[in-house]
Amino acid sequence: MILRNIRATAIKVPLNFVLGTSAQAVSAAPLLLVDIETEEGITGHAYQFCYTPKAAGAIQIFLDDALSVIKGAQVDSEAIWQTLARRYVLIGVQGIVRMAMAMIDVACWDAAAKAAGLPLAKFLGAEPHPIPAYNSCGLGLMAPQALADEAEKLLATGFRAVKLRLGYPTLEEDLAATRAVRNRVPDSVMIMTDFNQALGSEEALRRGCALDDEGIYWIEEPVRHDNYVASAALANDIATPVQLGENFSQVYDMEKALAAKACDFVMPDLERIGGVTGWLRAASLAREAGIEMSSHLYPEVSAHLLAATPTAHWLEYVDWANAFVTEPLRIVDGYAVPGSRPGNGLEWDPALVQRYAV
Ligand code: SMN
Ligand code: MG
Repeated sequence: MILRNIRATAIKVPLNFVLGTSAQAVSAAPLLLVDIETEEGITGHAYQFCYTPKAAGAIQIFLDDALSVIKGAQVDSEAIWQTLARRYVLIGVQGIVRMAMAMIDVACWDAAAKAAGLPLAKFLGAEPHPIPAYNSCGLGLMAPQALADEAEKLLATGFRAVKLRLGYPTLEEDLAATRAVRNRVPDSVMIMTDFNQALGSEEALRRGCALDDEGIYWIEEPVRHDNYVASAALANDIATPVQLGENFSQVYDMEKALAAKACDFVMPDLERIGGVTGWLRAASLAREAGIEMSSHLYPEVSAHLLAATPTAHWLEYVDWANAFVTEPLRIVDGYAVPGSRPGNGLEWDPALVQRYAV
């Protein structure tokens, strides 16, 4: 297949549950939708969470720049990645540049799987199967009673695990939030927690040890994401597993984190790790290291990728794309079911995209 054009559409989707992290409260998701058109008439799709609305425009500029190089090329994700990586050696394959490259990669894999008539998981040689999922909508920083109420709502749709944001000003508040949720939901429900890099290493040790008695499943990004030395000490000293990965920029960061024994689990982000191409490399690394690998955001595509990941662990579920796709990801008894249509499962509903266009 020959790549003919890249189209991008910026949208803003209001969230059903505010995602109040210790760093920033997200009440609407700025997203960029990408369509890669081929001469053969097949179109590949990807979307990117832009973190901040202005980033969507910046990514679009780099999509245009990339198109000037890859227009007319074969739709071969790995070759395109290499071509663009060479073009961007000096500015660096990071940030906005990497986001644009990853979107192209994901959309090209989608087009290739569609051309083969196979769901992405099958195209990657895996048998699609349900993946255990935790509901990561909401449970942002708020009053304990409100957290417990929201946790019940999040579990009402069949989930058996949720993620709670921590990193309140004090340990006592972190404990109050954790206990409010833990005491309200059944003992069998897993509670993942996420500090979003809020703590210094001493405070992280103090809070991590205190949380060891609270029945939680993992502690995510307690300290600065790239402080692998501090993270390794925490993974050693805290009984609860330490989780890292959404900030791994390409597999090189993941290699460094694994070499430093910085975490007990990993959870790469589809776009930051370098699209499907980057994910597959990360999955090999995780297998070699014998470490369990979860996903970050992008549940629709991640369901396919986790089905093809030897040490697959948990899928992070957010419902953001349900607002504009034709077939939302299905959750059955707490498991995400990879889509059975050819490709990665993403198809836009034009009227809904129009509704949220910015
Ligand atoms: C998170 C961070 C930023 C946006 C969405 C979600 C969070 C997570 O760290 O792991 O879900
Ligand atoms: Mg996180």
